[in-house]
Amino acid sequence: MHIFYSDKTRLRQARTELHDGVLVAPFECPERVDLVLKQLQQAAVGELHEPRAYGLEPVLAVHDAGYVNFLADCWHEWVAAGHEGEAIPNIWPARTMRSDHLPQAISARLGYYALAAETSITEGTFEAAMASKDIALAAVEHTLATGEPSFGLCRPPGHHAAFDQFGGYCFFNNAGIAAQQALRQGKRRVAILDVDFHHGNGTQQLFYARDDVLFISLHGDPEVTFPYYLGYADETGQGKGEGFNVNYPLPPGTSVATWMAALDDALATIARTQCDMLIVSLGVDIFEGDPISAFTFTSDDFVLLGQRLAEAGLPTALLMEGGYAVDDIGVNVVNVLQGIKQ
Ligand code: Q9C
Ligand code: ZN
Repeated sequence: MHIFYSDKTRLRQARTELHDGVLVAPFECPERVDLVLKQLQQAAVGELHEPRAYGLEPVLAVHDAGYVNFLADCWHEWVAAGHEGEAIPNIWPARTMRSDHLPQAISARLGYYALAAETSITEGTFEAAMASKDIALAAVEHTLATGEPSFGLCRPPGHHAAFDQFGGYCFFNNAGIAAQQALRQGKRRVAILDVDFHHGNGTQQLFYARDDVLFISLHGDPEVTFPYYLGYADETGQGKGEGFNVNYPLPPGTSVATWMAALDDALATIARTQCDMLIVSLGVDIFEGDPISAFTFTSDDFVLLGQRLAEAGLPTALLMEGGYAVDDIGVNVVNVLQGIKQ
């Protein structure tokens, strides 16, 4: 199996995350990829490859140009405005305010383009986000060329990033960018299966009115789980996209058996809708030891997940999303990939 990774992902080194009312060291940290790499090498899962630079064009195929410019300039503008700490949004065009006007001040634009306050923008964030989507594009390109599965060790993750919003540790929607590229290269319908503990609100939003990308997500019930305001079962798609968005909100503590039953249902839908490629948003924060999540996967259960994904029988690219139990993140990722290879 080909594995794609870039050291440039390390350029995102945020110091602060607003968590439970306190600024803490971010859960989404560079050590995550260090430990995944270490376990991938130890288990000899596949050869490591550096992605090439694909530029902004594939990003602009799914994201707003104003948003992309904001991400590129935010840190410099924040510093130029004399702010001391990292760029943390603290004001939004909330429901009673105007959202049709984008104010000049960087603090206002930061909130306009943010969907939550936990994710600080820092020096190097944009460059790391660029590397992360390059990893996703290279993985999908390899799978398209060979039919073989590939793994993109993306960081920062992507599935919370929408057309013009960042948050939930995400800036560019890596899976969405890669899916759009696969369509451009001749695929007719791409399935994005999101197994991260959190709902992939960004990916859902990008493709909600389209029938050429089937989005299916299994996740913690948004009634009680981030991102709260999207991810309910009645969100089934819009217009010609009706039926091409499927959500499985599951309660905290959901057993692996129940989760796997939902996965079987999801895989049946993928088979029925004649998808010709599978992109997996691979969050391993469904692990029982994850510090910010509430599902019950053991490390062994991830092998079973990999086996089920392989049974779909489609060209498959797996892209890293969440997973914050750093001591176990490497084994959990390796187990999924070993399961796919079996
Ligand atoms: N401060 C991904 O897994 N808030 N994002 C949770 C902890 C945001 C997770 C509370 C969680 C975002 C890609
Ligand atoms: Zn997550």
